[in-house]
Amino acid sequence: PNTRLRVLLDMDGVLADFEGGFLKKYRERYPNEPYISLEERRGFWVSTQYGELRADLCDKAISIWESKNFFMELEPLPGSVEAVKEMAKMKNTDVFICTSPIKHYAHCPYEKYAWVERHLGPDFLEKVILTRDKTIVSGDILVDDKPDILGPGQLAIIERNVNSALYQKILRQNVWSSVHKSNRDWIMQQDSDQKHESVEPNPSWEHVLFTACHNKHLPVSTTQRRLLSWADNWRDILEGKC
Ligand code: BVP
Repeated sequence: PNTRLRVLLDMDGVLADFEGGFLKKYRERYPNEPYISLEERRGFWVSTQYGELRADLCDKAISIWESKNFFMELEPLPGSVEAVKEMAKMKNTDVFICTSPIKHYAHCPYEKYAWVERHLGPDFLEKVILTRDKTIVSGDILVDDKPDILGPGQLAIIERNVNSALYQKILRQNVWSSVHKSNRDWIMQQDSDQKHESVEPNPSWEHVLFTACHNKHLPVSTTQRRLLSWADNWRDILEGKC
């Protein structure tokens, strides 16, 4: 029997400062456009909130993370590198980095590997899992700042249809499970031509929500545990699983 603990760590928003890196480069590139401060961020999708601010800002936001060196130059979040290195040395513990690349693949996948090599060392390249569907990856714990972790359908739809009123509503509220079933079916149907795998309805991992500027206002669920930052007691979270 496998008695080892398998921890999956998200990259953007957990190890690397996607939100801070985005805002810095957006303001440099579009100094005369309005922006959303990190305090005002709501909802996982940066592009959605910028699109609500002004329709054309959605594409401007996307242009930032589709640019060369965006992912490469993200700063590590405070304490993340030290915590991962320490976690990886713990006995009976296997640590993987589980991250969803954007579909504009010119730079992102390469730069994610380069980031891991630079900040965590070449041995950690073995531990990188790039997937658009985290539900089909098995593990004991997934530490992720995205409140609702679904398969590839939702991500693909949002990238293709960022302005649909229904998606806007769902994303603003982060309430996929409370969306009426007929609407959920419709959304998944919209994506059926692009979908290669179905979403695993019952992932093996427990999702531990990593606190980020966009999710800190969400009500604390009684079932979901949170890791407030890397200064929070991540060892206790792991021990709860041993
Ligand atoms: O690669 C990141 C950035 C991208 O989605 C991926 C999320 O990966 P995980 O953190 O779940 O592993 N991304 C894309 C958009 C909009 C696309 Br249109 C966004 O607003 N925020 C975002 O993170």
